[in-house]
Amino acid sequence: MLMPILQVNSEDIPEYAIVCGDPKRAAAIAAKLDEPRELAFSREYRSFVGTKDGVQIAVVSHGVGSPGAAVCFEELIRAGVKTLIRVGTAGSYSADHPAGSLIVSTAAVRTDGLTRQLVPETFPAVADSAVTEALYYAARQGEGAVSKGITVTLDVFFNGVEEFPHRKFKQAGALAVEMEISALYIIASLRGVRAGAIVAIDGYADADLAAEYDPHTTAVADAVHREMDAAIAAIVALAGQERA
Ligand code: R1X
Repeated sequence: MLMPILQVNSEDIPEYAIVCGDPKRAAAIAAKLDEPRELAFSREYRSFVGTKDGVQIAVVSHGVGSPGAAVCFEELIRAGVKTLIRVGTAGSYSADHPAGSLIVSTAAVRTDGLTRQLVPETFPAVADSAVTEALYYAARQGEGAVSKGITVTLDVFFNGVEEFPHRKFKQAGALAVEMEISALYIIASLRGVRAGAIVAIDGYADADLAAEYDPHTTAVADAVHREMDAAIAAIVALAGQERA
């Protein structure tokens, strides 16, 4: 069956998928797989499939922001994906997590606009524990700092006149901010599949720490490669657990 927006056929889509915002990053992840094959490039959604250690993995870009990303997640699940891992970037709340560090998201604060139109506001956006542990373990095999904890999903990248309550979320224990994870976790829960996410810190979301935003540094690029490798290794480990 042809997925109307991704423009991929469900017959080509395996049970495991890595999703990321940037179509170029999808190509970079696919290049780490054996025999990568591009399936489609429709709007911001670039889709590949390849294998690692015999496990078939789809790699698909979802663009920036929850509503567009949700279309990607929904169509992948309709096409047969049962495990999704988001590989992304995020702004940090703390100097303990500087640019170049990795965070595995255990749950997401739902300050996005999309998910309140899907489920009640009290419903939590939570990662699958097996996916989270596999990601955390795999990420710690690489060099560099890795933490796990709560992330915040919002819709705003450039501020308007409203104050976003970053300070409260930081004080309550959130580690970083990005724009798609709550959509992933809510849709995974709604559709009965599992999901996890890992983000590379590319700057500070906290106004006291924020300098000029420059996500194009070697430290960030290295962290993005480490999280790509971690996502692939986590999927191979999860597939092994399922076979056992
Ligand atoms: O999730 C956020 C968004 O997709 C983080 O990075 C992007 C914006 O640069």
